[in-house]
Amino acid sequence: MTYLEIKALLQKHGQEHLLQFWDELSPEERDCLIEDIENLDLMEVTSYFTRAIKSNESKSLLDEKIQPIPDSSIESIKTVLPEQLQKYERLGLEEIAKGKAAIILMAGGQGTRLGVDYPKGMYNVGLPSNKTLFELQALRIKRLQHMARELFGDCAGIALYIMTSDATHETTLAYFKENDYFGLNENQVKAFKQSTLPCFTFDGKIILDDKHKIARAPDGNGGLYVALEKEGILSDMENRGINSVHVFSVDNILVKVADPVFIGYCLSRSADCAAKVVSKRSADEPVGVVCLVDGLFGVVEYSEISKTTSQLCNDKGTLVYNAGNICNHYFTTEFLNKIAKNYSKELDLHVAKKKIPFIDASGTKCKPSTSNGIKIEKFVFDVFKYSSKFAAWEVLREDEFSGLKNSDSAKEDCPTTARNHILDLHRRWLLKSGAKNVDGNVEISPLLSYAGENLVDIAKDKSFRGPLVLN
Ligand code: UD2
Repeated sequence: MTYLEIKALLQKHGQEHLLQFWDELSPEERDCLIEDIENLDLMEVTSYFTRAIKSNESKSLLDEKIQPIPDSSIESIKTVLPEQLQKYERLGLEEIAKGKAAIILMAGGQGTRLGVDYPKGMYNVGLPSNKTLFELQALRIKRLQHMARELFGDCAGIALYIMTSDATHETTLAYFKENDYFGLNENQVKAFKQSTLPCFTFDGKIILDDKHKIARAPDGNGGLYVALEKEGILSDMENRGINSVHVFSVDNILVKVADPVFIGYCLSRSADCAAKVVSKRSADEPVGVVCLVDGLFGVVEYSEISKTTSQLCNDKGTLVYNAGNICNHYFTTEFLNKIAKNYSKELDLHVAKKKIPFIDASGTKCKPSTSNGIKIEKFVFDVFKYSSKFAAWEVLREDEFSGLKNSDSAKEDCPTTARNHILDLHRRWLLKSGAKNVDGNVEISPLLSYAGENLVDIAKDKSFRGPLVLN
């Protein structure tokens, strides 16, 4: 497009300010800016802004619209019979052995709260082994493949798809490569980039990050569905014959990747979409809750219901809205295809008010100290309402969920709590396997045990003193 064509296009959408520094730009910078603008579907992104603001403004308390998950759609690891649990696990391992299970690791977030300038998956929380989140997860996959092979004689590798963003893509790829994919096959690991959306001022103007560059941010973890199609992941899944997909966030140090129990549970219920949940710590824990909204499954944020509703208890004294969402989901590939083809552009748009660096009218780069604009995000769980067979699976928080969100100064959901939670889990595994004593930081390699199995020979009647890594 020529300068005049670009100008006319921008005027049509109220964005002509993007050319305000045109006269000062070098030819290369001009090309850059034109390319940046050409790559924007201006009609679409400006309509996203209008939609996002509208839905944000019309948000009211959802108390009247919600109901808890019906008993018929949820089961709990706390009450399931051991034989049933074994059946689920076997079913899941069979799916894995047949090469029909895959993982999507969502790792496109910018890790702002943790305060690192590299992908969160590369974070080392200070375990005795110094393993990072990525390494722990990759080794769990290796162990699981071994378990499936032992049970079924053979195991096609579990495909690991990593959703990255502009901010994390290259570094993530290089990290896996440098570490020889932590023993996985190179062709088993595929990183794909989610899209970005421009950042807007509160009155709908696209923000300039530089005189020749638009400010952009990843489109939220619900950007997954567009990216799966756009980046060819759905067809890759089809070529590999994948049916079950376990999707989770990179920052849960306890995550049971491709959890065979969860996969088996979903298969046995013929679920097309599912969520793992944990009991809320208390009524006022600020987590989203899985429930029904207007009769359809969804996640309701803490701020979307009143205190009275969040405190409601049943006759056993348990919170009625107790199913805390932990960003840990199951989808069939058929469901993912359905979403990508029919609904990915319709997903709810959420507004996040942020401090967005910008170029001011004098051409100076500014870093605001208060929110000056919005990022528009889609959420991965906003597809639950399109499910024809949804299921929830309740697990124990202490065994399966510890999010790494903040730096240590926050004192919760931080490196110290993540480290303590995983070491506590490993200590409990050893004691359960017959250890007499476990003192200090004793860590178990994921290659030795995925979920506490395979430890009796090592642990029975023994005492352990950390720091120590059992390999
Ligand atoms: C997520 C859940 C929340 C709760 C919580 C528990 C969503 C939208 N919210 O909130 O309901 O379960 O986790 O820990 O799922 N990510 C991307 N691309 C993006 C943004 C995020 O890949 O554009 C990834 C991110 O790297 C992380 C995951 O999505 O692995 C969760 O993202 P978050 O940390 O922004 O979400 P959080 O903790 O606010």
